[in-house]
Amino acid sequence: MPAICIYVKRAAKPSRTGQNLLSFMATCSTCPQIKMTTTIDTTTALKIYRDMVLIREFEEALDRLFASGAIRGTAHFCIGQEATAVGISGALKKGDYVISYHRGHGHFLAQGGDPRRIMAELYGKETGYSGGRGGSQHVSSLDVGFLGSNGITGGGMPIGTGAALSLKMQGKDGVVVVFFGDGAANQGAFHESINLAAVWKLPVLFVCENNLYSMFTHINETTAVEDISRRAAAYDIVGEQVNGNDVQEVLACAETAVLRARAGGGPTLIECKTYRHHGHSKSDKRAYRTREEEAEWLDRDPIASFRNFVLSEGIATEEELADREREVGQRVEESIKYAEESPLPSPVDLESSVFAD
Ligand SMILES: Cc1ncc(C[n+]2csc(CCOP(=O)(O)OP(=O)(O)O)c2C)c(N)n1
Ligand SMILES: [Mg+2]
Repeated sequence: MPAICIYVKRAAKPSRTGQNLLSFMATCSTCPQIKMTTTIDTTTALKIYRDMVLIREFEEALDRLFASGAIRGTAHFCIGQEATAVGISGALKKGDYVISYHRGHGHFLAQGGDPRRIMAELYGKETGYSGGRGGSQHVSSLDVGFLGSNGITGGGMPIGTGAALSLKMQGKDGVVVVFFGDGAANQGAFHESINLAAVWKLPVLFVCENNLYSMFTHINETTAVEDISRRAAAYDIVGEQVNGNDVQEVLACAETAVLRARAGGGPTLIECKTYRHHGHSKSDKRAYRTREEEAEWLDRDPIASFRNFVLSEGIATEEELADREREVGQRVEESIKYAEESPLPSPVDLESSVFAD
């Protein structure tokens, strides 16, 4: 296998290979031995659907809770971007890690984070992942391989690269996924992290969720290249671009990149083209973009598209999908109940986790 691949090609269209089974082929043009078939059977499809709906409904509940005043402060919703979180996590196994950024609820939930404890954190309660001290942008859980969300734009990139270096030095076969936005791709940390990961052939997937905006500024006003994935050439690594609203395409691409990383082929830069349906954060009135543009992206909604696809291909039935929707509804309700009934942190513990013991 050559040390570095330069391009990965996927079958653009899934083919139905048998009853209730979809299959994707992914091959690397410079490393033909890297060949992946990603299959999605009924069980996998239902899990994917459930996980995407969980992220959506969790954040829709948050939106209502902010409006009612039950939760204060702010949060950044990933509604519209659920396919990237679920597609990428679907390619990972125990021993792999994910590090996120400020728009991180979906990444944490897709990794198996407990909605009750994320909700409790947003309520500022003791049972939250950070004991109620961190809020939306400061949650983590090593149990599910989630190294944390991060309020510093691009801040997760060097941390995730370091985690990958650690895995490699320990001789483990784990990989690290670093999620970041298109805005973060213009931070110095982007160059520093990807360059070193490429030189050291670290097992990292750098996953850029290109939702066209950094806060209120369109990517055309900040970034010379239209496709962030093209920057991979500068580091001599594989650059991939996928429809980030197509969960199957994201999954197939991630599985190939993970295989390459585990085989010692080094990092991949994956750009997922997507869109956030809501504003940047709670206070954003979306004056910088048109309602027409939003409507176009709503038509490409990742959950509705996957739902239609699964039904039209006979992968799952309406009843099976409705069952998952009910299950999600219950979990979200439980998370709110759990958060509301949990105690506030005690003033006695004010300084715990602030200073090292
Ligand atoms: C170092 C740093 N600079 C600026 C900010 C303010 N800030 C918060 S989010 C954001 C935009 C990030 O855009 P992008 O990376 O595209 O992520 P998105 O919000 O679109 O998901 C900025 C500039 C910050 N948090 N950290
Ligand atoms: Mg962005």
